[in-house]
Amino acid sequence: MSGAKFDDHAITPPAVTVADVPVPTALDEYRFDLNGFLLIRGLLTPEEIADGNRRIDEIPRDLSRGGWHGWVQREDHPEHRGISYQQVYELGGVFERLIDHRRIINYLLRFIGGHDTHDVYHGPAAIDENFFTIRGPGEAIPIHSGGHDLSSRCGYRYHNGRFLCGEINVLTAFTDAGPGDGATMVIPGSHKSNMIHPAFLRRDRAHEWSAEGGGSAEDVEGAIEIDMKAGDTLVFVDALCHGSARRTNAGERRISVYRYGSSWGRTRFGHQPSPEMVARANPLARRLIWPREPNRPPKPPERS
Ligand SMILES: O=C(O)CCC(=O)C(=O)O
Ligand SMILES: [Fe+2]
Repeated sequence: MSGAKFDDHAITPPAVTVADVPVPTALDEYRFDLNGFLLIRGLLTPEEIADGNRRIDEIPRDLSRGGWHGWVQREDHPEHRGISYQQVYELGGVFERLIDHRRIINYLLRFIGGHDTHDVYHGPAAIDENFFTIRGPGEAIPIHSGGHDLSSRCGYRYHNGRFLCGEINVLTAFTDAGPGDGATMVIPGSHKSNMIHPAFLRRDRAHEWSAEGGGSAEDVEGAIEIDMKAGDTLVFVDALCHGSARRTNAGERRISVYRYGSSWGRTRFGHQPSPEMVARANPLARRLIWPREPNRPPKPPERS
């Protein structure tokens, strides 16, 4: 977990690091700090994209909200946000490789930070949620997050040469997402905003997360679309104000999102990896999905 070099940094950051794979350059770090995101082109090969889409297509489309397909669960959210499958790393193949993808792993560890501190006691980081979303015509996710919503789980800090991001999202495209496709939208720099965006205060937006609602981000001043090709990935701090445009084209937009945070965090929905996945994961991947064995008495006392 050491040995990679940060040659172009004026101040050497604390050693983070998985050896012999890329680390963020000084310019990457400048842009990530400034904007709150980095777009990385071509993370996945065409074969990996096809593999992921094929594995998703094996899940019955009529799986009910909250229903299970093996260790994968369909999320129970309103249909205007499309279909989401939680814990997709259990589908194997490219989804398993994404756990500790070598092109970006050092970026994630560096941005989560906490190195040489108690934060990494159980491991360098942990995945607290991983899912895949399919959206068709008319569907979108409303604008959410932003620096005004300061929280430990999602917040953004930089201090004394270290990043300390509560949550880093890795959003990977499994289809192209250009104009009309319902692309992800972000407000660059909004992870540092001290103020709430006035769009959040508009009465006509108040119900957009509800079952009857259905908002999107394209009419939010300052939000820009991130034009992605299948296989590209967007690494962003969850404090960034973001959402998606509404899809107007026919067909589907498909993405996965893996969220990384501190190894002491708990999984968002309480999902746990299968024993088979834990057993076969490489040592780093294992720490990312299962930072700590539960430590219980041999015969747990009955709960009263
Ligand atoms: O669908 C997108 O482009 C963004 C997804 C997202 O922000 C979320 O699920 O929290
Ligand atoms: Fe989000």
